[in-house]
Amino acid sequence: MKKVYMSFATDIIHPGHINILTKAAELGEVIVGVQSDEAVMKTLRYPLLPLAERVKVIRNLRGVSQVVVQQEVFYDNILRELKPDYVVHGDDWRNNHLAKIRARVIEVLAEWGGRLVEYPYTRTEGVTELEHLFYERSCVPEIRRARLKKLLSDGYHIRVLEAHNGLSALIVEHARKMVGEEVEQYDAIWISSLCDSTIKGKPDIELVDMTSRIKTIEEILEVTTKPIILDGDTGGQIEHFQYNVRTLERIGVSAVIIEDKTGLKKNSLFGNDVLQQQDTIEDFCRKIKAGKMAARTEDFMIFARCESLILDRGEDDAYDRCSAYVAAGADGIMLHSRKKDPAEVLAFCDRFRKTHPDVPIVAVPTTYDGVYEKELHEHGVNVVIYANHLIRSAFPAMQQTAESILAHGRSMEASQNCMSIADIITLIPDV
Ligand code: SPV
Ligand code: MG
Repeated sequence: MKKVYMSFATDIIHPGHINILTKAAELGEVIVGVQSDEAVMKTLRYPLLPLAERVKVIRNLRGVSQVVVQQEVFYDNILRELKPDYVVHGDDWRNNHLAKIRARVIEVLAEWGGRLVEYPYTRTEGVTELEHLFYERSCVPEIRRARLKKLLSDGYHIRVLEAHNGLSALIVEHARKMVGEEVEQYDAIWISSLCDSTIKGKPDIELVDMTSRIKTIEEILEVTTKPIILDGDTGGQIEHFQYNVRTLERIGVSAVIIEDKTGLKKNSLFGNDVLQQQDTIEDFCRKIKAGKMAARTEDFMIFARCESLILDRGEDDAYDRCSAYVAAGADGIMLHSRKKDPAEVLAFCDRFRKTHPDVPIVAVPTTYDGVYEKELHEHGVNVVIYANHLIRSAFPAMQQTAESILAHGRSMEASQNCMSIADIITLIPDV
């Protein structure tokens, strides 16, 4: 009896899968590798059914003789362990983001003379509709909201990119890149006060009010599934903050980060070039406590952002404040810095980690952009936020286009740097 291996990332089994499974069973004994949550997140989307349930469904399909768990996106380890004669797959992965995985499967199988067998992948309209339904289900506020806390408690490192409207959010939602052995993507969306103000042509001074910020959030919620972390500025008046916590929680935001400043807020990256006032520990703790009291669910998180390094008050002040904020109920801390060198952030993280082994730490490497995520993780950082990069890259491109049309008296030169009309009119599909 020949040994046949198939790998499943999906939690929706449809006739297309059954067709391929039936063909696989004609070749020999079928072993199915059910991909781990981590692998599914990298290749498909956040799984809707837990691993144990996916295993149960697949174990009960006719033609499946054995089920194993495939931990990684790449098949190397599991294939070398099982040494199947055939790997069976739909032909849909030849030209999509899985093409590199496919190439490796062929390479590894060749080590013992195994072969990849592909069958046409079919998917009916009903299945596409079902996938839409699942997609919509993962946008339901309570499912989306809970996902960030779950990812953190499962020990994942979270990579976050800013979005300031529906289109930029779609970029964060769908960006995927095969880097070496891994499929890299973003885990959550940051709604920055700087970018949400800048896109409206306003300064980052809490002038764009919460009603307007919620409109931005809703625009983003409408077209994405990933968890949302809101930059909540100072959180405003305690009574307002409590109200806003409930609204954010209700619409499906996962976390709000509030900073320990008071009075007219200015962007942190100005540092002491402008007047910025830090809140007292007591008042800020009161705000954190009030926010936590207002929250209705366990999974909505409030992170406390400490501005001590921004205001040159030193590591001891930052440490004392962050410890107090956590004691007041903050679900995590964010320590901001405007230095080019990450040393002060890393030193703080080392110290904080010793006394707070499980409290999530958020870092925003805007000025210290030479640091690799890996280095931040090694010092205990759980969440890395790229806070403003989409708007910072879009603005110069738009400005250049505007100037090019002026310079040439026509748009042909500008068009060379624009996406094609064919691409823009099909960029957003009809529902
Ligand atoms: C933001 O993105 O609005 C932030 C981070 O608060 S920073 O601009 O660096 O202060
Ligand atoms: Mg901000």
